Amino acid sequence: MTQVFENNDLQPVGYGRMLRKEDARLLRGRGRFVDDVQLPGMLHLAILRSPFAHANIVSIDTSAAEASPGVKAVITGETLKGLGLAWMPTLSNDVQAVLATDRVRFQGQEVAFVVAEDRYQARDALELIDVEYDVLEPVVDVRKALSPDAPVIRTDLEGKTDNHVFDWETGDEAETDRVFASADVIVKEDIVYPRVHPAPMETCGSVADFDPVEGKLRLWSTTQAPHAHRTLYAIVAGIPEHKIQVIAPDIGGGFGNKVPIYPGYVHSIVGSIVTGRPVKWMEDRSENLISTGFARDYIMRAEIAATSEGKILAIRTNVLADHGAFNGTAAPVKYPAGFFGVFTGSYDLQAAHCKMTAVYTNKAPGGVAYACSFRITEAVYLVERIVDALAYELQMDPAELRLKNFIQPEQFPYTTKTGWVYDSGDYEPTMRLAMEMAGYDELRKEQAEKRARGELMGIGIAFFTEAVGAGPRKNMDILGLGMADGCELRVHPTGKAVVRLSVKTQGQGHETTFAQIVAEELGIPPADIDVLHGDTDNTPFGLGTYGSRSTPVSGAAAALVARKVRDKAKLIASAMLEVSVADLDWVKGSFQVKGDPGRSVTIQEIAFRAHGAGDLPDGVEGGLEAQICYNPSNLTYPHGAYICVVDIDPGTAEVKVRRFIAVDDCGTRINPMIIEGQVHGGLTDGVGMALMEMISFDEDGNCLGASLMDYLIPTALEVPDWETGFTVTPSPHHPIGAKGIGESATVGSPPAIVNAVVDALKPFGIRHADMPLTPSRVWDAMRGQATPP
Ligand code: MCN
Ligand code: CUN
Repeated sequence: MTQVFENNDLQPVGYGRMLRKEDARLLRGRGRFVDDVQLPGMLHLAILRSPFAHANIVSIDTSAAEASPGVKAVITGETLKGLGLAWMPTLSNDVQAVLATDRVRFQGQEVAFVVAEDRYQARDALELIDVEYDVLEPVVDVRKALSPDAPVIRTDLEGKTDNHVFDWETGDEAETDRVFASADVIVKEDIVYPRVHPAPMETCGSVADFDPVEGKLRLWSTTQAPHAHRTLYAIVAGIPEHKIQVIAPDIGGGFGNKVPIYPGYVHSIVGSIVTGRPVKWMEDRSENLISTGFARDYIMRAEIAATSEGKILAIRTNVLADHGAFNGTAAPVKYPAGFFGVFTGSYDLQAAHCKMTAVYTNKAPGGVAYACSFRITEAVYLVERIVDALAYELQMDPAELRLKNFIQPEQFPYTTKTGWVYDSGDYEPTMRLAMEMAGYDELRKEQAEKRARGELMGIGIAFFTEAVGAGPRKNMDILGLGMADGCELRVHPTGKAVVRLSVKTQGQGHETTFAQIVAEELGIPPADIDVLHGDTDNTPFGLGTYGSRSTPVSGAAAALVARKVRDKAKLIASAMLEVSVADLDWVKGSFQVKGDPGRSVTIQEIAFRAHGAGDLPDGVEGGLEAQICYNPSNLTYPHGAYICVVDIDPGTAEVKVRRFIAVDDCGTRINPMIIEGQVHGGLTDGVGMALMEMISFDEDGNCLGASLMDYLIPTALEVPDWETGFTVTPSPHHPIGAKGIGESATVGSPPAIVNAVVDALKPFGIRHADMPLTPSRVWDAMRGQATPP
């Protein structure tokens, strides 16, 4: 950890607090989102979705729909089958129906689509499509899905006779069993991380415009990964890649929901090819909730082994993962369970083991979404919940138990028992700062007094380490595409610059922070640096924004490309100042002659010279620009200590989050204001998941969270004033020492809140309760146990 003093002047040349550049348009309603795209002659597309979770399609009659006013085309699975487009690959090497042919496998699955002159005509025509279904028994419960007599969902996969997606294992089973056998204390708990949904403010959609003369497809779409999507469209549709332009304009939140390729995107492409006109598809809120990438849905059995003094020895877990009807999760190929392997947390263990079975059910596909850092949400929840259960059994303070077991600073780089190499960390100061900000000892005193009066107050702690910045090409790819990122930087003659990124902001403020990274390296003010992103014709290849990888990967690329430009500028400066390169010092924004600071040239003067009249030094080309493709050598490992204080109304069982203290360590901080925004948003997500949000299904497979009336998301009313703090432990391998922050708070806050609620319920003898801790669940938990003393 290093001591830092942050720049608070609001107009930094480099890192520091700075208002977001993109806000000039976003706050004035001048943002341009996919639904704002209007092209001449544009048609509108609506999707017919299955009302059943599991059914055979007997017949589809589209004649009435085709005759409906304004309708230009009605497309079914059979039409697509003829074109070889009925199925598409998912990001996890499975296949998913673009339109159902033989059968439907989840409620909301795409069955047909209509293209019409306007949105209303398209929707009206859906009502006229007559589909005859033969309803089948749905598989809703993940445990039942594995029973030998369960109906097989994926009959489309040749030779498939069960509902297994994959089995996965990590760690050393024998060694873990051995350590468990020698432990004084073993604590076991069944922990469910329910299915939730990212529910971004803007739903998913696209506008496709295929030009048959040029043979070029332009696709505006809500995608977090424009380049990866383009490559997949090229492979699936057989259109040459250079003839596809994917444009992600402004995006109204993604949270992982906009990583997968959805059938609707493909429908709009097919619609445009078939009609010869641009076609827009924009889903509504219910469509977004029932059919697009969900998150979590893990049933976890957790066990922890320790000595009676509270030294944690080992953790093992058995997980049932519900993947829905198609494995639509996005994870690096070698990591089918994402980065769940970091379930060993921030603790120095002797052994660890995880066994996981992933299962198909008749539910919407998805799995990796909602600020999850590739399943680190589930892993952190598991370890932080089971460590608290251990503290309960040992009657130890949960902060003390954690402090006793942290990986120590001198142990970094630290290889976990599941093979992850934590690059750096210094946990105790972060934990101590959170405790100090919370006034931990006083809070415990207050709690004791309240308990004596029968009041329910809880204090919950969570400490997390994340692995973000996927990833090194040696072991990380998505469908064969390496997870490196390109970056291009051009300095114009007058010293203004443009930097082109392969990542794509959905609200994280890249147009500001990436300008700051370049500004820090080159001394050009951020206002003079434009950040271009989200258009495959104008940006270098790279895998996009998710897993909080933009700063760890693309941010590194931006710093390194700026250094490349600076190296070239130095050669030009040496010619301008008529001294050797070795005699130059870089003082932010200019090169000075060593020992003679009066003789210097600014980067702007150098830029003009690079494009200007007169010879340049031998071997130096004109212009001032560079490009790079950055392949990270490791992930970055941010960490954080969160403390939550809740009060529970004993009469209504309502949980109120009274205080929340979040101390994050994301290494070097580029823009503290944006970091705080990311943390505030993630903490709010955490309140949603811990207390309110769940996508559930009835026994027929009907989705019960199909609107925001049923699927509750938090508002400003449900959250406290967040209290944030930070420590700084730079990443040793990242060129500027930065680690990701975008998902930290979503990862770390649910266990802190649940630990607080369970702590409040301690007088009832409760050691665990599952999310979401709604009043009715808390009420049931209280009534199912002994009354408080
Ligand atoms: N940052 C910084 N200093 C650091 C680390 C990050 O100033 N040491 C800044 C970055 O420059 C960037 C922001 O914080 O502007 C987030 O950076 P990073 O952690 O690299 O995460 P990404 O940019 O890759 O964003 C992805 C992450 C993910 S995966 C989800 S999900 C999520 C999240 O971001 N979705 C979001 N935050 C979101 N915020 C908004 N507003 N909308 C979403 O959809
Ligand atoms: Cu998992 S949600 Mo974010 O990685 O786009």
